[in-house]
Amino acid sequence: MTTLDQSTIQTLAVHLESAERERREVYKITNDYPNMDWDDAYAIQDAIRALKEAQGVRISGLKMGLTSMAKLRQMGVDSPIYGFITDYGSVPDGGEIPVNQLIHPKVEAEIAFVTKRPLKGPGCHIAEVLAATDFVLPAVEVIDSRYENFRFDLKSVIADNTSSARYVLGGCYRSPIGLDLKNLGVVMEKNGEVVATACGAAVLGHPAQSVAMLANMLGARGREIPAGTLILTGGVTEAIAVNAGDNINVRFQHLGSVSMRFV
Ligand code: OOG
Ligand code: MG
Repeated sequence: MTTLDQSTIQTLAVHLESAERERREVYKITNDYPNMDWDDAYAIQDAIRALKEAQGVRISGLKMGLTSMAKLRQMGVDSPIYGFITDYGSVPDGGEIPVNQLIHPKVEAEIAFVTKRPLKGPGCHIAEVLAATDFVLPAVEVIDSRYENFRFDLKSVIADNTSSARYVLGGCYRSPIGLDLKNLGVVMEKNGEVVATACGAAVLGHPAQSVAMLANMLGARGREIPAGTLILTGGVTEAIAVNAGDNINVRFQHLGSVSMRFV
């Protein structure tokens, strides 16, 4: 049950969606609506999705966020959240990302999944996820909170589509069969220097657990993860701020590397 009325939800969606397009920082919405609840937050995110679809944007997948201790600690929050990613957010591996299209971008190393069967909670578990996975691939997400100083609470960031902005997928994809995703090492380099390291287990003990949690969170809202869905499972390390001139290269054990240049 939402506590905000439909017109307030719509106004807040327009506020956040236009802030993204106009690369404008805004106050976090819980300043004005301290009593908004989780359903309000996801209803605003859904309204942003509808606004974008009406503009001709295609939704290209789903994302989990705040799934590692490193991320939870960095943002000072206590639970994972989900959002969506878009066609215009996709940047080719090795590509350039103009920082003047963004507010204060940060990069995150993530393991992405593509499903071959639908997944529906409640009760979705890691074995079901692995059996329904077509392949996994390496990814870097570029997040860009629309909130001042990248500071927010969970409800504000859910409404802001979990800071979703851009993402780069690596071209080396593999079946999860025979791949030890838990121990899979990840090394992030910025301008040739190692800035963060982690392994798959940093995300909820195993990145497939993040997909199971997504199915269960969607299931609680009567939804599912359709077959053929691309899912970013969440940063394995804390997010790293980037500026024009920065080169990012992330090496994923067994999955190759993903790189991009901020200009
Ligand atoms: C929220 C989005 C977090 C992740 O991978 O943890 C996220 C944020 O930190 O701005 O995408
Ligand atoms: Mg992320």
